Order: sequence, then C-alpha cells, then structure tokens
Amino acid sequence: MPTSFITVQQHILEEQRRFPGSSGEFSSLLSGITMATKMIQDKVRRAGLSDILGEYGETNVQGERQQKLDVFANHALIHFLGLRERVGVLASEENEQPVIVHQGSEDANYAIVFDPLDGSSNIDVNVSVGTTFSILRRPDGVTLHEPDQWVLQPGSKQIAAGYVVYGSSTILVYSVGNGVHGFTLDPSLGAYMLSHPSMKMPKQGPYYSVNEAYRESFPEPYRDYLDRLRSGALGQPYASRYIGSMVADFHRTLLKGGVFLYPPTHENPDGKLRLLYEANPIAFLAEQAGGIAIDGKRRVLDIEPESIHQRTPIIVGSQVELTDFGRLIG
Ligand code: AHM
Ligand code: MG
Repeated sequence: MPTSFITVQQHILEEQRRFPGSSGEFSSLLSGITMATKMIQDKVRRAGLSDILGEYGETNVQGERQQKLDVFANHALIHFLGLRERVGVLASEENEQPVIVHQGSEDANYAIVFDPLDGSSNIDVNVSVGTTFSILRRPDGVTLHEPDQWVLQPGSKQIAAGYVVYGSSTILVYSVGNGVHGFTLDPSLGAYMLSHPSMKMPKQGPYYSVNEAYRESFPEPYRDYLDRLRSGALGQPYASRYIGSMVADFHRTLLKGGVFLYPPTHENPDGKLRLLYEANPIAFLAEQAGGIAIDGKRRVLDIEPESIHQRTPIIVGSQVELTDFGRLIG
C-alpha cells in the first residue's frame, strides 16, 4: 500500500503486532492523542477568527501567563485521554498536581505526561506551536494514592513519546521504541496519514538553534561551542535558526540535522525546558532517529526526576555536533 494511504491508527496496530503481550493498548492511548490534537489544531487554525487569542487571565504553576489556547488544549487532552480506561494518571504543564483518572480500576496502568501547547507565547503572531507527550507504564507496586510515582521515572522508561507541530501543516511524530514515524493531517479526510516513515536524523546538519540573546549568560563551554560552530571548526559554516517553539525547532533539527540547545543561563540555571514533558519526549525521539540528547553532561534519558515540573538544560541533535560538544566538556 502506498505510504500516503496508511493512517496512524493502522500503523500503530502494525507496531503492536511486534510487541508480544500488547493488546490494543497503544492504539487506544494514541487515539486519545489524535482526537485531542485534531481539536487543538482546529482551534489553532481559526485563532484569528474566534475569540480564542490572548491571555486567559491566570498564571500557571511555572509562573507563566496562561493563554486561552493553553487552557483549551489542556482540557481537550485531559478529556480525551481521561476516557481511555487504561490511563490512571495524567500530568500536564498546566496543572500543578497530576490528575487521577479511573480511581480504583485495576486496568489503569499508564501515565501520560504532556505539554498541551508548547511555545504558546508565539500563537498571537501566527508562529508554529506544538503538543508534546510521553507515555509511561505504572511502576510495579505503585498505586493511585501515589500519582507522582507514576510519572517520576527516567526518560529511558518511556514506552512511547511524540509531538504534534501545528505548522504550515499539522504533523504528528511518534515512536514506540521502534523508530520514528511522521504523519501529516489530511484536512479533507480528518486523518493523520503516514508521510515520513522511519525518520533518521542526518549525521550532521546545516543549522544551530539557540536563543543567542542569552549568550553572555551561558556557561563558558557553551560559548566556546557556539564559536566553534560559527568558525567552521566542524568542517562547514553553520546558519542559525531559532523559532522559539521547541517542538518546531526540534522538528527542523530532526529533518535537517544540526543542533538545538537551551543551556543554563543566569536567570534559569537549570535551563528553561521541563524534563518530563518537553526534554524527555524530544530526547527519546532524537535517539530513536539516530541522534543524541544530553543535559550538558549526561544523557537526558538517564536523569532521575525529583519533581514533576523539574527543568533541565538540553542539547539535542546530530551525531557530529553532539560528539564535538562532548569533546569540549571532556
Ligand atoms: P512554554 O512551554 O511556556 O511555551 O515555554 C517553552 C518554550 C519552548 O517552546 C521554547 O524552546 C522556549 O520556551 C523559548 O524560550 P526563550 O523565549 O527563552 O528562548
Ligand atoms: Mg512548553
């Protein structure tokens, strides 16, 4: 069958066949994500027409002003994922505490963590935004009385992760640990169709991506690294690209190669991006596509999280760029 005729649901059913013991669980979880993100993309596409732009009037747990679309996206994901019987815990950038669903159910064995609308400060100016998600299995012996323990697991324990970019088209990219696959939403069918099978990050790319306005407050190795990228020390000159929406910046890095960084700064000594629902899914996809993701020293996926909204520096991208950074820090 041509690639363009395979829906994400058909694809996940195929993937499940390769997992002994799995019983339709992934397709049910993923269908919650596809439903919610189709609703989110519909709102994003109509943003200038309906009364959905602008601030909601409240501040989230990170101290950031919530946009109306942040709130809508969060509700959509909690609603559609909450309907899935296998889900026990949902944790979101927009909620201080994890949400418990299906209290008392023996079958609720999965936690899903997500950032409903990443980069939402860009929405008013028509710049790409995205949704990130990460799926974890309930650790043995942990009950719904300890919802934090469902999600405080290193990224290496993710059983699936992905994102949706609401860009010039809407693209869903996911992995269940068996490569990375991309699906473009066909607006006339309302279905995500396989458009990017088995995505591989190029070994080296043409771009570096960082908020260079903070350069003077980056630790020295990061400043030296940027100098190396700019000077041609890696065998080629680099161009710079920075959208300010992590999902969109990473999506370009996945397709074209290169490096995306959010280093520690004076203001954010642990970086800005959140480990559980931003860095971990991105790191999982990067590794599955042949790339590398570190926090400056260690593999992002090896970090043992201590709190749900914990931040981490991240440097993620192609083999050549990340190997060079590794040499610089020794
Ligand atoms: P958000 O989750 O509140 O939208 O913030 C995360 C976003 C990322 O998408 C992006 O990489 C980063 O913030 C940009 O931050 P800065 O403006 O400091 O460069
Ligand atoms: Mg975010």
